[in-house]
Amino acid sequence: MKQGVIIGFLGKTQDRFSEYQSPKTTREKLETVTKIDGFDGVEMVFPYENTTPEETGALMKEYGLNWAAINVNVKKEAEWVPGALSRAPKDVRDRAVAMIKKAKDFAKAVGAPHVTCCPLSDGYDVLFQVDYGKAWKYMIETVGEAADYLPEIPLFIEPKYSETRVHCHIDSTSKALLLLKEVGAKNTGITLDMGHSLQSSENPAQMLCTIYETGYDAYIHTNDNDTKADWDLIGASRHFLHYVELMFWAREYGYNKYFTTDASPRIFDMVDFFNRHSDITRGVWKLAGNLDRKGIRQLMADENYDALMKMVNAEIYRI
Ligand SMILES: [Mn+2]
Repeated sequence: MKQGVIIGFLGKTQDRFSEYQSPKTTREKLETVTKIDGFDGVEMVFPYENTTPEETGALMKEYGLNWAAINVNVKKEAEWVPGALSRAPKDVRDRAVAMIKKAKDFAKAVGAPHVTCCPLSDGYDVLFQVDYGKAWKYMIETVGEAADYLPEIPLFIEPKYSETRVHCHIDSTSKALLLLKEVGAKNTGITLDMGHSLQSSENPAQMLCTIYETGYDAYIHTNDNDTKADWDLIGASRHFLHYVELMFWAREYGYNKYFTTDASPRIFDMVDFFNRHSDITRGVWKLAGNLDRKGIRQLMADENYDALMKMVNAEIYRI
């Protein structure tokens, strides 16, 4: 298994009330990645953490790191704070699509495998705010145009229920899959963020299987939360069995992309926080690999629920 991190979390972060950690340059963030056991993958936020492909590629090489993904940000610029890909003004949407295209150019130039986009600001805060039908139509158009550009760099869409809008348009894995089906481009996938999936009242393992069975590719962000908000906690700190089940099915489907950490240290020591996340993620991957996969699949085929619950108690919880 391969682990990486969204390096934006290796610098200063903030919420409405507090600021956490201290500002870091991209070089300093990459140096921190090398201090985390088992991490060598980088998801970089475009265009805010990179310079030219040549310079950024050289920096990655200097630290011996690999590209997990390019994360294109279409929410930070002032005009996109209220939304980007679904907005009524065409020029606002066009500039958001152009940014995704630039991210694809950058990904190709540095050799990153794909671009992921989480359209967090596209949604609404109050009722009677947006024209839902038009917003949906615009999302299909804009994501379609971005997906069709440079098809050798696939575009992954990351759904989330809430934040920065109170209700994001792409509010569940199923909605993201419907969007991709409407877009109809093959070179697309879903970024399954464990915490986003939980916040959408989903079971992440079931949604991973649903993505694959619908014919799309999947890329996994690891973290945890209390299901009410996207707290970006250490993996398995609240949903251990969900983590094991996600890893079990990731193995069943031959998942071989990075497990990219989308977790925020906030009040915890930066390197300790990510080392604990790395420990549990590697440990759970190993635990899932030691399970009797053929036996479990047979018990499911036989609908032997009692034997499956006994397996969970004995082999996973070890009680
Ligand atoms: Mn994520």
